[in-house]
Amino acid sequence: MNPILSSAQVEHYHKQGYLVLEQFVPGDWLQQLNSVTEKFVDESRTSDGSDPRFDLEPDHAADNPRLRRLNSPVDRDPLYWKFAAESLLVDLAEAILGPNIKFHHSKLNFKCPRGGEEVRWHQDIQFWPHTNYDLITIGVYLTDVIKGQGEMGFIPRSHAGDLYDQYEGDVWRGYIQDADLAKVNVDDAVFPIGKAGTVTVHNCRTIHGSYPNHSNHERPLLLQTYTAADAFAYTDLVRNSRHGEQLIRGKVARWARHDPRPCLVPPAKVGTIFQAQQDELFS
Ligand SMILES: O=C(O)CCC(=O)C(=O)O
Repeated sequence: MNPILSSAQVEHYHKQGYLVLEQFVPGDWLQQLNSVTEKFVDESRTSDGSDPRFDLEPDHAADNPRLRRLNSPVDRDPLYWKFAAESLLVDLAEAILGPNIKFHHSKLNFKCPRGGEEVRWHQDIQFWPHTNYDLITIGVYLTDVIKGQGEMGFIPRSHAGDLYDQYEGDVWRGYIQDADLAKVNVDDAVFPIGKAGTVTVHNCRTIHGSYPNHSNHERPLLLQTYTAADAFAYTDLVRNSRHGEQLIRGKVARWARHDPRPCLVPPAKVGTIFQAQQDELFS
């Protein structure tokens, strides 16, 4: 059997902190995922504010749904869970994390046409600290994504550098402050685009972000995060998810593995990245 990743691809992930696989997800999965996703976009029309299910832009309206995120899709429809826990994504996760894997969480981020919001440069692990850094997020573009459509950008090799403070004074911002960004090679960022089914994989320390969507097309990006089974969470972010921290392959770990590099911890009320970055958490 051919391995799902070549050794060069695995090496690319480990050296660069990210990987891109063009048209990796087969069409039948995409078709099913897009059809269930349409149903949720439609349901969001009747919501008049963000709730545990939908994260909405402030000007969201029934006749103009401005959905930023479907929170925890694996808890909303069994298809998202099947995709996260039983599809070729798990083989991909195993190629990088090894044989023992837990699912951590998922989210479906949209960027509305001619809008959407910038996601400022950040690292993920400060949102959900663990005992080590063997966590990856696999992003799936559910539609074709062209340049300027709010594609995600990654700063190569940043996973091997510092973890940055994502507070500003006492306020949790969920992004890297300008003084620290000056130390980061932002000009080296790569912004992968591709046909529907293109996949990105990034390490939980990799600095990444995205600009608003300047195109006329929506940008739905389905993100699922996996952890090595011996990475244990310091916080209970996924307590409300049926599947949070569920073992999906291999064996349960009895010992936590600790990376000596310390991890910043977020406040108890962390919200979504959009709420933190747009300063909506306490408003
Ligand atoms: O949706 C995006 O463009 C980026 C999302 C992201 O980086 C995150 O949710 O952590």
